[in-house]
Amino acid sequence: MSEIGTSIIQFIVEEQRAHPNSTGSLTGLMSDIVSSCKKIAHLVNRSGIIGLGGAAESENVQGEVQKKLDIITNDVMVEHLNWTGHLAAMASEEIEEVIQIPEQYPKGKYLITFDPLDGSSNIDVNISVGTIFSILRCPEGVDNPTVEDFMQKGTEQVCAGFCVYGPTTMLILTTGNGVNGFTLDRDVGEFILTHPKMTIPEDTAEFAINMSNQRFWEQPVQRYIEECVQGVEGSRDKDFNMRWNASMVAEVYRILTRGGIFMYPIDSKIAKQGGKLRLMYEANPMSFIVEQAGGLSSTGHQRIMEVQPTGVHQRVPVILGSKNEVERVVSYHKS
Ligand code: AHM
Ligand code: MG
Repeated sequence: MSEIGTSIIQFIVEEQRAHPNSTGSLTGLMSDIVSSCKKIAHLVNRSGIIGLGGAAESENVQGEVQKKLDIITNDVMVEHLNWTGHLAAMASEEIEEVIQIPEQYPKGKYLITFDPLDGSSNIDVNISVGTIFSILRCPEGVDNPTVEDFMQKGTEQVCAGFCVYGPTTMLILTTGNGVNGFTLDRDVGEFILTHPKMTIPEDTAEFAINMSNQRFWEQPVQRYIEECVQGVEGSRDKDFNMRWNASMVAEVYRILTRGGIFMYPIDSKIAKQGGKLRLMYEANPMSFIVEQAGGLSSTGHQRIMEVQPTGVHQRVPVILGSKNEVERVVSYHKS
């Protein structure tokens, strides 16, 4: 270890050496993702100065108004990932179709899904935003992946992570062997391992939910939140605190640091679309990370990573975080 600590690339190389058949391709892909995140951190940090704040004049596939940075950060991801030969195809929150690798470049054995800038409604108010990604294997023998090739359950993920652009820029990563957190040292331009083996406490007294949707929730969530709010005077016998950043990367990072439960449940306002958050590039990677840190992640009725995807932009209800609280909410869905 150098005097500045273990860099993320050194960490990944050492992790991959433990797999004798490793070709180095996943390490190469991670290195490309790390480069994208550094570039995005730089752009987010300077967005006000270089005129990247505010809305673009377009909507994405979900009919949401795109921010200028949604489009630019999507381009950064695509341009860093499409030529290095590690990917067979990509899918992004910002692009309707599967993104193919240009003809002139070699194709690799992995697929990636990503949200280039999650929580982008927060850019103009200077609150944390982030990049979320999930890596899958391209099915054997497939040269031109289609949507069907991406329809793999979250349990099939090879690697997942997110980068949060907050007071510090941090990259959180799992390859199915625990969760590790790396902080960007801007002086040397490297992500350094600062939070090894992150774990989520099983119990918590902190919940995160958008309370303005309360009247639309289903009964199990109504019951759970009502009991939390009653505090020591109710059946839970303890007071709860609440947080809502409207930025999933910030919420999940907080939960990895001190526990908590995060919910974007189904409600009658969004029932038709199946939920708010997207399975393939928000719910699955976050669920992989949360489970690897000892937490749980559910729709209320099913483990999120066991949901069979039916579309790249499919939405699901999300309830994740400290094990005992998630189990409680799931039990309320059963009763
Ligand atoms: P986005 O990908 O368009 O930014 O939407 C996802 C975000 C999550 O980060 C966050 O949990 C949620 O949307 C907040 O939603 P709301 O504004 O309804 O509270
Ligand atoms: Mg998002």
